[in-house]
Amino acid sequence: MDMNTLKIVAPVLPNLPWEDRPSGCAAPLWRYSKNPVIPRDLLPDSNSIFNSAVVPFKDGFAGVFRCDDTNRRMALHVGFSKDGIHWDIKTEVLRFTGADPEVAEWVYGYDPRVTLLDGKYWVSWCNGYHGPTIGLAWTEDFETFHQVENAFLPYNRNGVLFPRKIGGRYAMLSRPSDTGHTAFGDIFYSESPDMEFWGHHRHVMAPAAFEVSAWQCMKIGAGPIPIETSEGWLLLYHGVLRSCNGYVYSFGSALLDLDQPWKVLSRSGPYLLSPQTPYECMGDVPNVAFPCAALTDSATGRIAVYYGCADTVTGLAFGYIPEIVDWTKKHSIL
Ligand code: BMA
Repeated sequence: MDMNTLKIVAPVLPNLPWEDRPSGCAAPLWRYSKNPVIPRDLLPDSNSIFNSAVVPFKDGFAGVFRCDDTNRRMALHVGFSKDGIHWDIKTEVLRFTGADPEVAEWVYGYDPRVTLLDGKYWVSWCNGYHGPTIGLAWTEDFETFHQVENAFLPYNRNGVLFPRKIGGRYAMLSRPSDTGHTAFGDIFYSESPDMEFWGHHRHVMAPAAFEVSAWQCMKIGAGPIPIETSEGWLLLYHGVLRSCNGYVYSFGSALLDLDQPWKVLSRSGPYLLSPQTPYECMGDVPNVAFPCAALTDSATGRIAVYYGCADTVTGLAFGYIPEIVDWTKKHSIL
């Protein structure tokens, strides 16, 4: 698939962070040579900065970052960048406004995603409310964040909005879970007329059989905001394998039907990226590559993926969307 045949519905983003494919590399995704792009101690009291979301904003980028502090409390912080590489992350924690006091009480928040949707930047995150569930808020300026109702009952994680309405309704992927280090997990699709009431839940994907694709055989969860292409929604998602040394988080790709995204058109058997470098294999939780955001340039097909490494730092990886779409179809296990 080349740029002339694949249509990518995304902004033109000539300033997205980028590095050419290293010579001799045939993989559809390659790591930034200066990874980790965000170190664990960028803030005076941060223990780790990982699993975070970025979007184009004004003449640069903005983001919502998962920063665990040195009390090991999980919090969200706002950050800005001109180039997507050098980040100015605010030291003060992000606090939401406007929600019903019952859900507004801050307990913890982690693994944010951000998308521009109907002119507002919507944040979804894993929000502590009698256990983990999906919190939702919107902002126009990355200063004031208006919280709305939690989307689902606890327990749920990896709530990922689509960047436009589908069939006239807002749409979100999520992953029902438990209160701990959940040993199961399928991806589901839900719809809402108003970003408050969610229903029409549909099953999207289960973990793969271990003899078919072991990196995703225990649980899976949606990663960055899905990218609309003429071949379907390109979804990057993480998958977990349970080894004798604990969980291993890798990520791969799938194509979902444009109008009925709970229908999976193809799904990669090989991983796109698995923990292999020292910063992915060593840290607070070894062997984790966990993508939460991707920047795309529809003019060139380039993609820059931000992923958490070992629950400690943030990495960047690059690729071309038409190649990833081709690769997903070619290596599909469906
Ligand atoms: C998941 C989430 C992620 C984390 C991963 C690996 O359950 O808590 O935030 O990156 O585990 O520890």
